[in-house]
Amino acid sequence: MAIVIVDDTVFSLEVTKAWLKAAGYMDIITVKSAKELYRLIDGHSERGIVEVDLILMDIVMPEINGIEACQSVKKREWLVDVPVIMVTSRTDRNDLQLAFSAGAMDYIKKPLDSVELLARVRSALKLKHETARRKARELELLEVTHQLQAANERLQNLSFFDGLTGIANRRNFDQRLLQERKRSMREKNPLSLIMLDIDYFKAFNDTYGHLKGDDCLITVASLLVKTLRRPGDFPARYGGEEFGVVLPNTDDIGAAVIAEELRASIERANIEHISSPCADHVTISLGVVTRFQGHLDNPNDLIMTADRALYCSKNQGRNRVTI
Ligand code: GH3
Ligand code: MG
Ligand code: MG
Ligand code: MG
Repeated sequence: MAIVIVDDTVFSLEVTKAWLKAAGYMDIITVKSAKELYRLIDGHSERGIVEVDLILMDIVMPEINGIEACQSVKKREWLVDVPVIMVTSRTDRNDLQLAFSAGAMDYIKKPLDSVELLARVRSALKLKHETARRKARELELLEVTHQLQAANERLQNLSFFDGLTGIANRRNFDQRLLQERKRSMREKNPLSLIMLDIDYFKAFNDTYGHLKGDDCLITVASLLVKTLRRPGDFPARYGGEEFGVVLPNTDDIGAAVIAEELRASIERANIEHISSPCADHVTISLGVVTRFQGHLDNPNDLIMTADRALYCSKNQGRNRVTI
């Protein structure tokens, strides 16, 4: 980390450098013009990339003066936190005003006084290091915040989505059903619910193994998602090989059509199931219930009624819809 002195007068450069060295600052770089300073800070001098800690800048210099040079330094994003102390023989208030608006942090009057110079250098460096530490802490905090947000999202995902199929889980389903039931009461719209269950799935597992059984559950879930076209329709894994679909703003006729589409889409997928007594491929049984104004106001009643319809489908030979 270097202290850079910019001054067109060699005597000033040498005296300032000597004082700073005597005070224990070892890396002092002297340059005689703004142009030479730019070469240095942009890494074009023989020293290559230089880490600058502080700049002492003479104001009165030929060609480019110190105020302009300070402005130019502060335009470099990597130097915004590097303090610039202006050094001037002028006492013109206007000059000082300009120096501060150019981004200078302090100024010292010529002729220089070694005690004053060292005191101002020390305090500028202290402030710079404090700023750097604070920024590092802020960055760390930001990083931790991002990590927490990501962890939170992962947790949310785990608690609301089924790990195997990726669709909503039971908890998510219960919440949505409750919410949609309230909305249906408020807006006086019908609400439908489909419960569905894979037929002879135990036999499927016994024949093809549990891993193939898992694959089948994933396929069925994705077919449900694909077949439901309206954005409000909400499929979920209710548990095991049973799924639930919430259909907001849907009457019994609409729900029956959707249920039949779901049944047909699983049948069309033609997933081999040689041990099924009702077909040579995987099928599902479905139960549909619709809530109209003034009846089935309790979400549990809705689920129980849909379940009863589902078991009717099972009893009547499976692979069918009961309303
Ligand atoms: P039914 O037509 O009457 O519904 O007969 P079923 O064999 O499908 O019904 P049953 O309730 O007897 O069996 C359900 C099977 O689903 C048993 C269980 O091992 C299986 N199952 C539940 N969850 C999973 C799972 O996550 N993965 C796999 N592979 N199988 C599961
Ligand atoms: Mg000068
Ligand atoms: Mg089953
Ligand atoms: Mg079951």
